[in-house]
Amino acid sequence: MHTHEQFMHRALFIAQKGLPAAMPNPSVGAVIVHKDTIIGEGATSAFGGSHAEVNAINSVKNKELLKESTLYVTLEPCSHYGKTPPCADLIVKMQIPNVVIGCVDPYKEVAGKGIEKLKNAGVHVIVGVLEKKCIDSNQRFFTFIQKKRPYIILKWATSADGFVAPLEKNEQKPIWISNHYSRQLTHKWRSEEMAILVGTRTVLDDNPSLTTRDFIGKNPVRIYIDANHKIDASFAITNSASKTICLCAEFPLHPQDKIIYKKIDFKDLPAEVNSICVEENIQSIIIEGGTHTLQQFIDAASWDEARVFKSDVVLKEGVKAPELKKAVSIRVTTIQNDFLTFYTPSK
Ligand code: AOF
Ligand code: ZN
Repeated sequence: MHTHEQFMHRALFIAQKGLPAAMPNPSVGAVIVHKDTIIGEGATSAFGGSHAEVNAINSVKNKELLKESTLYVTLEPCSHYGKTPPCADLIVKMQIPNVVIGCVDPYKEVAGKGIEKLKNAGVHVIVGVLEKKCIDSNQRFFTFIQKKRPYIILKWATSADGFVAPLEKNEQKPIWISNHYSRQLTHKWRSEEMAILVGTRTVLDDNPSLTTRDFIGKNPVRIYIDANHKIDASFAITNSASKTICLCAEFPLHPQDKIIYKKIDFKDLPAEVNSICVEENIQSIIIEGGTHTLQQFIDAASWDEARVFKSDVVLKEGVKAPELKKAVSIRVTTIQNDFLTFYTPSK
């Protein structure tokens, strides 16, 4: 006989398939077990599509077996009419007698009501199997609801001697700090988050397009800081590759097409960015520079992960890298000649 934990592990594995396409919805995994054998599985479809439970139930050939089955699901089945009808109602309708749930859905429309619905209909419910792993599998969604801010990833690359850029830019001979594979990985990371943020200097110096062009995936929403409108339509960030938000001190006299302008007072940049993300339902953000912008999020302790490349390029002088505070390194790996370290805030 298998344990509840073993089937929940399988559900967690399936849930991974749903990200990032399901965002801003959480990605859930569901497994249906009849007499110790898996007879159906499903993950959350792309945003707006069907939920994991629906996909799992649809995958079961002999629906009669559902009446003697257990449904394992990483997140509490929903109880509300959103873009899709309530999963709890479907479970009751299909007469599934047992439901094992990883964690409670923090979304206010659900938040325990799905469990209540099932119990009221006589379904036997167990809650909290591999709870922490299930919460972590949707850390963007949980952070957004519980902390009322996006999940924040900081990313930068330093030279061997700790600089993120040379002091003077040489247009003819631009210096690349991290290698090609690290850059490709960065593009994959961009495709996994809902937005990307950079400061003014980064746009002026690097003219980045902030797309995922080196990797197959969706471009995140671009957010750039331009308090005094120094960034004109000649910069790549203003092209139409993706939705773009400009954070400024005053609305421009001559707004550029398709750019969404948000006026902020720059007293507390992290708090202001976070509240704009809440307004726009942006549940995760990767901040790629520069040092000044990154440091503000570090100093405000408003971050969840830092991903730092260190290359073997020596610059001798340059723009100093951000200084991480209250951080622990959780993983170190190499990408050819680059070192990549992952940090999280220390408790
Ligand atoms: C589930 N199973 O696979 C997911 C759930 O607008 P909707 O109908 O797609 O509902 C979105 C909400 O449903 C989302 O905020 C979260 O609370 C829950 N997600 N629930 O039963 C799933 N992805
Ligand atoms: Zn649902």
